[in-house]
Amino acid sequence: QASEWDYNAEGDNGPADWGKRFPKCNDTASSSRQSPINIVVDNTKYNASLPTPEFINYDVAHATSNLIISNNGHTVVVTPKYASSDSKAQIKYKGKTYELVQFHFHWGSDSKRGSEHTIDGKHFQVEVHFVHYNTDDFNNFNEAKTEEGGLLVYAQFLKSFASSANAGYQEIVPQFEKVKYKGNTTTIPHFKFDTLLSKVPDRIYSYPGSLTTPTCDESVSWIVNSQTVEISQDQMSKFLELKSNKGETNEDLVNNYRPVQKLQQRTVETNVP
Ligand code: SG4
Ligand code: ZN
Repeated sequence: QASEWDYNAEGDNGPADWGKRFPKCNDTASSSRQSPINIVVDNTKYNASLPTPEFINYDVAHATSNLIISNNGHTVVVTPKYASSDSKAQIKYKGKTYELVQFHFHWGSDSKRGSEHTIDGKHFQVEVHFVHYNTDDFNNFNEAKTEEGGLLVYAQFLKSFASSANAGYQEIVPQFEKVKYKGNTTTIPHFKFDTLLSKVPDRIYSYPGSLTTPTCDESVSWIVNSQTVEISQDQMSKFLELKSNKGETNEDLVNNYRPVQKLQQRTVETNVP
């Protein structure tokens, strides 16, 4: 099917072939700015004036709003559904305000893979993407999605290490059994999203890139948090029970990460010398 894409390196719809049907996914032009990338720490550029992202309303739990959790066959997506009076979660960065529209996960079958970005070639087992759009310059997410400066994605790495459950992720991960198959959806109460992040400020990496799935629009300002958050092995095991199809065959939803793309002419900036 023409619109299909997946993460399978063997078939015809895998990342190496995305560019055939989704031309923006090609990383070969010197001007291209595809994501994810390998962040080579020695090659990052310290910028003393790189601002720290400011998290707004990430510390608020609205009694009036819900979160929709859904399995779309590629990942689990968590989308806030705000009541009209509720203040929305935002990031302020480099003078612009970006509103959180959803967050989702990329993960691996073992601790050596799973994240999309790598640091000095090293993967983490989970990478969470908090997807925001620029509300100063765009009316809605769809308008922002294709435009330079339209989106900001904040990336948080997770590793399964702790013996006790991470309280923030415990709000979500036990719900995965209700969204085991593609198309499944469930609703949970809103909670404080800052419980999902390692504390800021810390070392961040900042660079211009793209969405990491087709159509790979080069509209994303990426912020990658260098600091990891620990979840328990029991929590990690819940990711590995998810399926990428509707249940007629047994297809694990796992290793849903795009391989790293060419850096080309870009520089990765960091806020810590
Ligand atoms: C995942 O496939 C999400 O399900 C998509 O969100 C998301 O697309 C896509 O990743 C790319 O986002 O942060 N990895 S990424 O670059 O946010 C968009 C939905 O399909 C446009 C809702
Ligand atoms: Zn993502």
